[in-house]
Amino acid sequence: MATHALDHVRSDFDPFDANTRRDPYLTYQRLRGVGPVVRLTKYDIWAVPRYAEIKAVFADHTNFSNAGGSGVVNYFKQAPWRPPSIILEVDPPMHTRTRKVLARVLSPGAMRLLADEFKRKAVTLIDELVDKGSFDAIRDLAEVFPISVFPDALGIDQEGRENFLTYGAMVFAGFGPENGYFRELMKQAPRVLAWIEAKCRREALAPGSFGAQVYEAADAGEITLEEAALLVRSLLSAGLDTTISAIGMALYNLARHPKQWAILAADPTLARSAFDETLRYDSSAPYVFRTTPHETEIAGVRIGRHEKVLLLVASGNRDETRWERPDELDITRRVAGHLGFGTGIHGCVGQMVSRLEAEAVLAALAARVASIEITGDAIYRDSSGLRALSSLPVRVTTKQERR
Ligand code: OVV
Repeated sequence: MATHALDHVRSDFDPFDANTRRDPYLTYQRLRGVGPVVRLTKYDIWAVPRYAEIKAVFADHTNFSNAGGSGVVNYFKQAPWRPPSIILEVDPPMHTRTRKVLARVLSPGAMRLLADEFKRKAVTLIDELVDKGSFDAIRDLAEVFPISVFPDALGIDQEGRENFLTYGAMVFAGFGPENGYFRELMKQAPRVLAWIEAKCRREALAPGSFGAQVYEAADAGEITLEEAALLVRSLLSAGLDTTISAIGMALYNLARHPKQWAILAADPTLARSAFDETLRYDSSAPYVFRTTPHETEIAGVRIGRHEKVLLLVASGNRDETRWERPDELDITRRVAGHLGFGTGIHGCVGQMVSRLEAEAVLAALAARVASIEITGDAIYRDSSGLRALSSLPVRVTTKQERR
């Protein structure tokens, strides 16, 4: 228990600052050294930098609520910019009901039905890019592949798919403070939100699709029709920008570590664990908030009521007390237990779709490409909620050329 009133430390660290975002890892290391909970003075929020406490908070949904919002905005005090998610931004018992529906729709059995199609589409796209030799790993690959497979699985048609990128950008910009980037994006809100709403309607969803299955749960009386529309919205919100960012960061980090790429190229069956290791090493969803519904504590530090608590997932994933050689990318390590998808009742419900997509892309690329050379600047996206690139020019050398 807390023994002193001033047993926590303060920092002026700004997790949302564009410059911090480029390389936050030294700062994370310093924060881990400072204590289990740090007060971030710029936003008057708590930050949790170490693996053990992040995991403990993830496991404790009673003292650390999701109903206060998963971004910096405190829904206990301030209205959210969109109607809250009925799976991410709620607690049990509501969450238990909605989670059950999406967990069933995104089950291992559902993944088996998608696997061949994802692999086939990945091989086609990779063949095209590898034949070109030089391409942009983000614009031509990370942003293209998920858009080519996930909306199909969801059951929506081709019309207006570019709106996904804008909507995803809005959702994840909305995790951070209301800055110029967010305001700029929100200028497109009326058009994009109307498009999203239309795509969540039952009539817009192909028979048998993920979206149609959510509505079947409404027919069965598990959820209401309004809730079905909002759960489809969750799939639209969380299903694309996340995977796009994660695949982009995986490509970037594997390209930056040629020895690791060589290991993958020699054995493309490592694609799935390589993806998970990149999620540990450089998490594309680097943090998430909880909010305290009442006074509580973290590692003996008193946390007041209605406080925002920032879980520094990407820092926990580099915690030297949890990982050997935490700052080394090692695609052969035992990476289970990383926090890149979160953990606990809100742990990513779509993580198997994400792995299926990433595995398809990385395995197809590793089957043909001996090495990847970064030929220009890696440009970070100006997103508050996701760690992602907007551009990464590369040139690939095929295994044939190498011989
Ligand atoms: C995990 C996540 C991210 C963004 C949005 C949502 C979920 C949602 O449920 O809307």
